[in-house]
Amino acid sequence: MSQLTEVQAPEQAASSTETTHHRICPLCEACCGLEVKVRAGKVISIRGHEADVFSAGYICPKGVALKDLHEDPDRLRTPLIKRHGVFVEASWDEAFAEINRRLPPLMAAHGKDSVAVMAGNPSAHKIGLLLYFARLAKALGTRNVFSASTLDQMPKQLSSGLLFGHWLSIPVPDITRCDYLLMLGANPLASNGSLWTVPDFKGKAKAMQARGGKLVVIDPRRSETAAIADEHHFIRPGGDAFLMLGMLHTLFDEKLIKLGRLAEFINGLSDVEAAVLPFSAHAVAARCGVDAETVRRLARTLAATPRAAVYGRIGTCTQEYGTLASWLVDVLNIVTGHLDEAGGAMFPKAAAFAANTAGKPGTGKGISTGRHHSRVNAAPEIMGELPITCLAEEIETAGPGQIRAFISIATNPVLSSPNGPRLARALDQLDFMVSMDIYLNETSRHANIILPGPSPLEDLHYDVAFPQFSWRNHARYSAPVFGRSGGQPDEWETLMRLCGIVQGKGCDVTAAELDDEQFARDASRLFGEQAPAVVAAMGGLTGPERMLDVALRSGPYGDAFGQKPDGLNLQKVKSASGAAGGLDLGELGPRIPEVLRTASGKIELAAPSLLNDLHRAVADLARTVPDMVIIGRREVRSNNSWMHNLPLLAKGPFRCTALLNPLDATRLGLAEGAFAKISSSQGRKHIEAQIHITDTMMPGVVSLPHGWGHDKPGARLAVASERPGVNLNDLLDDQLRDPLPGNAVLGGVAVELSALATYQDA
Ligand SMILES: Nc1nc2c(c(=O)[nH]1)N[C@H]1C(S)=C(S)[C@@H](COP(=O)(O)OP(=O)(O)OC[C@H]3O[C@@H](n4cnc5c(=O)[nH]c(N)nc54)[C@H](O)[C@@H]3O)O[C@H]1N2
Ligand SMILES: Nc1nc2c(c(=O)[nH]1)N[C@H]1C(S)=C(S)[C@@H](COP(=O)(O)OP(=O)(O)OC[C@H]3O[C@@H](n4cnc5c(=O)[nH]c(N)nc54)[C@H](O)[C@@H]3O)O[C@H]1N2
Ligand code: SF4
Ligand SMILES: [Mo]
Repeated sequence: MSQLTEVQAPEQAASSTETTHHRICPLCEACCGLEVKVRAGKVISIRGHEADVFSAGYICPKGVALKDLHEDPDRLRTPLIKRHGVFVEASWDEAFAEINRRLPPLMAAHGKDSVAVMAGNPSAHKIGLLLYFARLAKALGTRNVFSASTLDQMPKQLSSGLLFGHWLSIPVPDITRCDYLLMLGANPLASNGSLWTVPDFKGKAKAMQARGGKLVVIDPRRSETAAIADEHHFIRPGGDAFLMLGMLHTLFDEKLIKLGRLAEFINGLSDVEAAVLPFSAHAVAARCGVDAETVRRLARTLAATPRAAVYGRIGTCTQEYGTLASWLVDVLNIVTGHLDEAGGAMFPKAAAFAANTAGKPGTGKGISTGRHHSRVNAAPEIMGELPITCLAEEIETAGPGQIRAFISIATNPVLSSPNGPRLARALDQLDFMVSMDIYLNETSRHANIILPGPSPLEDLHYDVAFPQFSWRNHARYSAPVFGRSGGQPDEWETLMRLCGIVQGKGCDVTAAELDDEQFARDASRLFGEQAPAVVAAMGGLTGPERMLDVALRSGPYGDAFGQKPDGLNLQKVKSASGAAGGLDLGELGPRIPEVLRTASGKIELAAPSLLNDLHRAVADLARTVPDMVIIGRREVRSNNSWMHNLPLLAKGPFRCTALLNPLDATRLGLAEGAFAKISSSQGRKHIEAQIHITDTMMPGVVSLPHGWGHDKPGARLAVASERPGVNLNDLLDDQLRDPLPGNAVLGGVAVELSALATYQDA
């Protein structure tokens, strides 16, 4: 409906003249600048923006598919309320009134913890969701806060917090000056990078190779990235910590430790040396599946190359030893003198919102965890959250603090979280559920009310998170391409309205009023006596733009509200964005000790909790390897669980296939294209997936992408349901967690494969 009557932005007028707009893509962490051409209210083309200072014209097919997303008839344009089991369209007023009727009484009767809230992956890409989710969580006052982080990077956040004092102080390879990049468990040619915002990784890797640099990939699959690497080594899934322990042992053993400039800022080196004694290259080889000589050679090359970096990503996080592996990536960089050095692993310096540029440089409070625990499983709180794999049991288990209502925000955990079917059943037991989502999908179908967000092309954009992980420092802003119709609010406004409701202010108070109140409170907390001046300086700004202006002006490049006239503010970033391509803030520079926020003001190399976790690894050195384990993968034309409804991306070969080495296929009697039964090792659960035989797989490992299984009744995904695929997470166990951060174990899980009697079509 509404896309035909789209209200255009004023500059487009209603005419059929072609207009050009510039928009940062919000779909993945690469944050590419796009050029969008529009005529008569319709997108006519999307391509990479050549003049973008950060992405220089790079784009992938998902960026082009923003047109499909904008026009998707299944994308929700109005709230839905479930009445007698059927979703009916409702006005925004009706939707908020219904929430106000049901949620506050439930909280009054059962307490704050009876409401759970969860933010999913797209929240990290939307300024309104990212900045205002925290407000809603605070307004709810519940301990039951969840996010996709515990399906993803929480191990890295924990290890970074322990090492450097802040959860988001995560160094990234300085690729343009690097000569040796050792990459574990990442496939940026498919994912376009993660915890490392690096559009056109391939181009940058090729440039590195052209100047003699080497890319080495460690992965149980010869991935697209491994295929362009100078070296690729298979590793047993979950073996990364062991490989890196073997490398570290070699560095100590062969006296290759070089701390360089950082020596005076490091605590705990000798404790690490003692702790790695059991992990000689020889001792770890069988466990990680990399031979001892290769383990030693990787260590020696890393130590001997002046400009080198180790980088690990999702494959190293979502596994049994995710936190140890994440920690070891940084330890290797540190003890070989590559941290905080040009061409090594460096800390970006974001223009706004980076906690590691706030407060007193070089010191802080460090991090703490376990301030409370989950009710059923006693999983420790981490970064204010509980592990998402605790959600189902917290809904199912009666008693004080039981979850009875759930607000899901831009997340689809029925597909993206292990044991999706259990979670789906649990969601049906809730008294009340609100979903902020742009689709009626596998998760939002369980809601009583769905509140849609605008299309990305109707939304302003500034990346809050990703400049903190960027290959180069920058600041870029995008204005909306289209106006709105149908009273569609911004998502920050929806979140503020929900805040008002749960605070007992009812549903008549506007988002702007609530936001003004909150802003005044925040300003006085942050700026004390200066607060009135700051509030006045913000003039007519509201919502996320006002928070952005404050963050830019008080940030490391800021104008300090006029005290540094050459500094940045929102107006300057806006003028430098759009066609001009954004502000380049230069290559990464050294930040130690200034970036540190540990209590000691040092890098804490040997956090007791991590050294303690090494005992688990010692005990596990001799574990027998299961015959078959499963891992995940990503594909360029897919994005977690939700872009399979866009025709441009959905076309082409079927992607939800299980990749298997020829040796395994022969052993199991599986032919190319056959369907196999994949069972969890306890045999309780199984899925059926089509086999593709390829020697890119390590023997004993099967690879299946996640985010599929679009055959659930009640979802409204016409294109995706044509080829639904199967859900890897139907198979995985929600009780399998990396103990320290409670992160889900999504890879290296034992499974059994067998041939199905009949052949089917994909
Ligand atoms: N087995 C396995 N499971 C995995 C992974 C894996 O590697 N293997 N990866 C994990 C990782 S890294 C992640 S981050 C999680 C992601 O898991 P989720 O956090 O569940 O994220 P998505 O699957 O991307 O689903 C995003 C949801 O947001 C909705 N959405 C999209 N855009 C918007 C918007 O602008 N506003 C609103 N309100 N909603 C929007 C979509 O319709 C969809 O419902 O999956 C995890 N699950
Ligand atoms: N096209 C596309 N892009 C995406 C996404 C998407 O779904 N599609 N999702 C986005 C999200 S939410 C994230 S978090 C990022 C993730 O970005 P990446 O971390 O680059 O994720 P993947 O592409 O899944 O690559 C992970 C690699 O780890 C390997 N692997 C699996 N287990 C192990 C192991 O135990 N050890 C080692 N060494 N390797 C292992 C897999 O074979 C795979 O090649 O991608 C983001 N970008
Ligand atoms: S790589 Fe693709 S999806 Fe990611 S930001 Fe760039 S265009 Fe968007
Ligand atoms: Mo992710």
